[in-house]
Amino acid sequence: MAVAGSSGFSPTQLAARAAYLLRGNDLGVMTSAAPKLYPHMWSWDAAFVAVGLAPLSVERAVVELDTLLSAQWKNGMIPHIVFADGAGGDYFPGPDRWECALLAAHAPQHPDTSGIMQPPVHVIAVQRILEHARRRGRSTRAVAEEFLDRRWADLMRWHRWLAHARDPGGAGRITLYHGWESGMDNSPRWDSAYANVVVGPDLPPYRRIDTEVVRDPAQRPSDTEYDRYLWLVEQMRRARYDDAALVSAVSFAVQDVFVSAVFALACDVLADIGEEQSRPLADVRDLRSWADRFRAGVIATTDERTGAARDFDLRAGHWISTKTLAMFAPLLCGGLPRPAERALLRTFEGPQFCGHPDLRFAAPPSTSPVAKEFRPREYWRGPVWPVMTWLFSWAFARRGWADRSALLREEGLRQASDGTFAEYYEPFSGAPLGSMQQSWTAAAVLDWLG
Ligand code: 2M8
Repeated sequence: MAVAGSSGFSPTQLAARAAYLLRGNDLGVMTSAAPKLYPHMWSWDAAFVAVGLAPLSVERAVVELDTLLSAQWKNGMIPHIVFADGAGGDYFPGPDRWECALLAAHAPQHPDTSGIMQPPVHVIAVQRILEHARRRGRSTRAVAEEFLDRRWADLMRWHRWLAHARDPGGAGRITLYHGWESGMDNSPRWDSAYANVVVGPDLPPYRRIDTEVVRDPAQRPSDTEYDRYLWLVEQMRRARYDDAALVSAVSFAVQDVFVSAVFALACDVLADIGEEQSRPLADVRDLRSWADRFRAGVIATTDERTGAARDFDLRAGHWISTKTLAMFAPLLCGGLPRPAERALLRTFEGPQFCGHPDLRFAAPPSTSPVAKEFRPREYWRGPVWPVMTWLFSWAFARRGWADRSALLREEGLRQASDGTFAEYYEPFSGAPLGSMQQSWTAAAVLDWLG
């Protein structure tokens, strides 16, 4: 297909290529997060993929979420990876390393899953599916409504598990036991907490596969980081992935303000759906009370003047302030007093983030280019992640900030018009990095153009 001038592909071409990409990554009832690097289903990727599939086929989007929910654990957790059947040694750590079916009382025997979670964005996809279905014929609407009938209780179990098992003290903040649970694996947010993870001499040996796929190791987490990631998995295995045991068994425990804001937002979204679709009032009440609790938990971390949010390291007992996307958590869920919110928006749009004079596109880098930890090519330490641009754009629209939302969409689309659908981009040059043909990048584009 021809590239239309220097600005890249036209919107029509781009949408066609994005749809073609998702078809190519379709394994039948699940879409791989990316063809080579991530050949399985990831939890929050699957939600974003469903958002992108909805304008193409509500039916196929529903299948994606059904597959994910079929792997839900008995305690309510949606696992961060659902392994494709017949998976061999194509991703590490794979089922043989996690061994959840063997060790965890709540894990399903089939399909194989990992033993941790990821950010709870799933009901955003449910809402987008219902919105698309409303514009279609009766049979498509029925597919979406039957999905909700079938899965309402599962979505409630997922939210209930997060509110209880992951916030046992009722702080209104979700606790993570692994950086992977944040979705922002090696973000500077976790540097100090990881520094306290002492890898045991009995860490079973392993061989990384990711650095064989992404040939430039500077774009991926380091080997030291990987040792710690695997050590935490080992600690969880030894605790048999038991919710109550993890509270003390794992040497990494942080309250993630970004995940907490996503959760507050998601509880409101599910409550809205519940009200529209006449679901049990008691469920809607629970959801609203969780939304309030977690919104308050997020706001309690913020700086009065700047509105910036912080994570909390439970093991070290201190706050973690970073110039990363996490500081903008309150913009997702709301709740800040007006002056602080205006200040935080100014930071988001100003020279520390989207308005940095050297940025190729005005989309938020994962870490501020003015932060000392900033690395423009390294994974969650600086590059722009199109799917995060999408999330902020969607959340801003929901908050009633139509112009801000439209601007992010416009910049996100300009970035994606290179047609690589990269996992992340170098903020200054706009070079595509990481995996190419990443499903959630295509999904963001499809939603924006749908
Ligand atoms: C990345 O995480 C996986 C581990 O879960 C990895 O690095 O191997 C993260 O960007 C995560 O947020 C994402 O869901 C996953 C698949 O796209 O890749």
